[in-house]
Amino acid sequence: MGAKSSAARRRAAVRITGLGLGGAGLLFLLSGCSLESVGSKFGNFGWPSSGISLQAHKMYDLWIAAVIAALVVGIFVWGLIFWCVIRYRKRGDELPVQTRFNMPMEVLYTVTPILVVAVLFYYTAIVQTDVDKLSKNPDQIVQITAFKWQWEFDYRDGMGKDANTVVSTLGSADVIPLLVLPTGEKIRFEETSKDVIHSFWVPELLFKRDVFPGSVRNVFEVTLDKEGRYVGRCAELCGTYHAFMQFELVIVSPAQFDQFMAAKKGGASTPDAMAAIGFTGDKRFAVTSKPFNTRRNGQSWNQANTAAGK
Ligand SMILES: [Cu+2]
Repeated sequence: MGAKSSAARRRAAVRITGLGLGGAGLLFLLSGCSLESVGSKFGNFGWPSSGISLQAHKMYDLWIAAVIAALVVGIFVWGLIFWCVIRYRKRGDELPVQTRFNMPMEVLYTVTPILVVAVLFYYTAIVQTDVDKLSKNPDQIVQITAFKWQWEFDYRDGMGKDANTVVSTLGSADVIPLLVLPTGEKIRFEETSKDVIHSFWVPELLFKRDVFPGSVRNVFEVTLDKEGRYVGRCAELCGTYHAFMQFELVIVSPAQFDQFMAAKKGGASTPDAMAAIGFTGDKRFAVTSKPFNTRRNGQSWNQANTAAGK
């Protein structure tokens, strides 16, 4: 009788836990609160923001949902551990009942992880396919050329390496290169490197992709949806000045972008073209980062900066 009632109690406890977790999940879904509003309350669970492109928003939602799922599983498992520790703590020298081959238990802890992995895999595959999707007719095509240790951005008149460059912006040791792009348009990036492997990374895009030398042209597309200025970096250790290899993504309205392109096509420098679309004064240059002093004044990059006083 005693054994029976304790088993019944255990079943009831499991049922209540299941109901609680399911209920919490359902409540979360029904309450209509977006993953972004949840994520923003918790520092986006470590990500820089909710993203600045349609693709980034999808990755962000996947990330937040995966963290919430991990937390639910984690809290459930921690709960079981502490419950066992307290409920079955040592009370005497008598050996407790030794239970093995509890089939329902074995099936449960085999099937549950497989289910969790399957669900995570399903949503990951969907989001990844979406992020990697290429359109037939992108609105803008930008060739990203990485080299030790700068970036060049070429606005092209077509796809592939045989297309022509219409306008370009280029970085130097003294100037952070700008990548000016419009919101709401399909932008196709085609990557190529002049020397070693680099990696194009704008943290707010929640995305980075390696830039290879040779015949490999990595291609990806984004549709930006948030105007602003965002720092970009090289994310592949590529040599001495890897850390100095920065650029700035400037997202503007389509009208401003057209004006910028018109100014550049007319022969204006990048700062002048920036001024033409309303970024005057210091805003003509990068505002999210500044060139570092590379102290490239001798055989050793390590020596004291003797050029500073000159
Ligand atoms: Cu690099």
